[in-house]
Amino acid sequence: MANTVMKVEGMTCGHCVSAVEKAVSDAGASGKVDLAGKKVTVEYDEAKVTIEAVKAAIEDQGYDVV
Ligand code: 9UX
Repeated sequence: MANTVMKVEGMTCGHCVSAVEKAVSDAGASGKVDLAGKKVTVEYDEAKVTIEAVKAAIEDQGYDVV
């Protein structure tokens, strides 16, 4: 398992947190959002998921991974 912390802009409420965590989950990884810190900690199996795919899933929901 790998862990990556991403900076994500545009999350402002609890629904954003849910949307981002669901996007990460749908991409096959596990995400934990720190709303105040504008960070998402992603845990994933490098054999199954690429971090690029996780980033794309978050951006598809309208948030900016920086
Ligand atoms: Mo809350 Mo987030 O109303 O995109 S869902 S701001």
